[in-house]
Amino acid sequence: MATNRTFTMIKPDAFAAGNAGAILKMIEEAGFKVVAMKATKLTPELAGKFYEVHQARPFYADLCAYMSSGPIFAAILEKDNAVEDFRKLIGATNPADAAEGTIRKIFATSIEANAVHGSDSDENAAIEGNFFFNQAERVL
Ligand code: DGI
Repeated sequence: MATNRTFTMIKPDAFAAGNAGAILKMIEEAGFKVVAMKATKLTPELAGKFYEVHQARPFYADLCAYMSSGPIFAAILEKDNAVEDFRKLIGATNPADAAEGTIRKIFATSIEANAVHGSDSDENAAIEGNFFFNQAERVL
């Protein structure tokens, strides 16, 4: 799998607040190209599967309920050094700790409702992109 792709979701809080367009503008202005994208809504079961690495954590049930609470955008993004650069663009998990100018600093409302997801490794970027998109749904 190419190392120049990452996976993102614009989460239910940001989608519901009408911030998806502004977030996508920041993503594009930072040099990322959208190579797959769709609006969708996770079921609690799908959210649980996506975040199953966190199933032992105390926030897991809340996280699954939150991530299935409303529509999201899911997307695959392309750029050199995509995973690392996108994590920098979105900022720390908790918006209180996120650097000024990052997407989470600007748009997140809590550690849970933190506006966007970004893959944390090339391996997970591939797994997460494949979770949402088949070959016909992405730019090859
Ligand atoms: O990769 P991240 O999204 O930055 O963070 P992560 O993989 O450690 O956690 C996945 C998501 O789980 C995160 O975006 C929000 C939620 N989360 C993480 N830590 C906490 C949390 N939610 C609550 N309520 N409390 C936490 O401590």
